[in-house]
Amino acid sequence: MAKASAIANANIALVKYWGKRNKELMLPQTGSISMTTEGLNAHTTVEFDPKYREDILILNGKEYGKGDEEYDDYVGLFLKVVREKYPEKAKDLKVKIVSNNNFPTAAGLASSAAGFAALAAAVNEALKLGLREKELSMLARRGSGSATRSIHAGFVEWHRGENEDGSDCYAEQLFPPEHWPEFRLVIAVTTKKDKKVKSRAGMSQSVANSPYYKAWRDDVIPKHIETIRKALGEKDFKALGEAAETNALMMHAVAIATTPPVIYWNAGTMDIVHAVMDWRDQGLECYFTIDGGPQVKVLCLEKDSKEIAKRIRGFPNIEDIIITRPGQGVKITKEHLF
Ligand code: 2P0
Repeated sequence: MAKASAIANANIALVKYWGKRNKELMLPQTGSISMTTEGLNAHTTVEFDPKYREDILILNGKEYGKGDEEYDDYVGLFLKVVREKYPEKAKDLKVKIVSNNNFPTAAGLASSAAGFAALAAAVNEALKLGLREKELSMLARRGSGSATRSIHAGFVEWHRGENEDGSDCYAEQLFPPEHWPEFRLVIAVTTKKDKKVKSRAGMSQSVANSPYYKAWRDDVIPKHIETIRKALGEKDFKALGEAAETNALMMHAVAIATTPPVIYWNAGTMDIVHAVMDWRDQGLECYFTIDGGPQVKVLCLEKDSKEIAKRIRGFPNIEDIIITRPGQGVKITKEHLF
């Protein structure tokens, strides 16, 4: 029976990925660095079996298939890659996939990263592909770029690579979770609604016409990758926070300057952005980062995380607060969802 399950955690970028150089192979314009979270996960079960006449996808309790965007543009494309790469294992078999996230889907909490990391690992196990971490991260990339980073635990760098076939484009761990166990992200969820512009569409438009794209790719990213790698190594919280916050603002500057504009922030987002800057002026060590959605992730250390969560709770427009730390990479589990 070709059935397997995997659990993968979402990751939050400290140096952001915003733009592809090859959409089919999902090759990024730049490298990026992230932290894999603990407890914000996707749990996915797959079963390849002749009894299925079509691929079936059940995502958070809702069924999708051909004709639905979730299937056609995401899981369907990924399965096509799997069937083309491993025809002897998968070509003639349909699959049932059931996946549940324990956090808001498509609202800038990297649900596609956790989802495709779990899916790639479950497919690897079910079809006995024998992929090790590096190859697994390259397979996950074909589902969603940021998924390549969720394969690994702790602090992770996704290498841009140079080769046109993507053979040197994968993620690897920079530091394990134990390197900096006090590191925290306090996530202020300002809405649980789906975002209007998917990252995929937004970043594609930014590459095409944002006047700031070239500076982002050629000047900003190389500098921030160096700074953040070094700050992580030295556990220099100030240097890390400053660079991560600037990187997020610059990514959003690129996005906002795109035609049509890609604006992910809402009123709650701005409340927390200003608050974090004020708290910092008052001596509380914290910085923010924001992804392709309105949630604000506050970078801090364990000693300040409860106080920061308490202060965030005092704002209107906050639907939820999640505290997370450096977490584990993808894991195979015997707990099947069907
Ligand atoms: C990141 N984001 O580095 C950045 C920051 C959004 C903002 O990775 O098209 O969902 O599936 O490769 O991976 C979101 O992009 O896009 C993302 P695809 P993905 O975390």
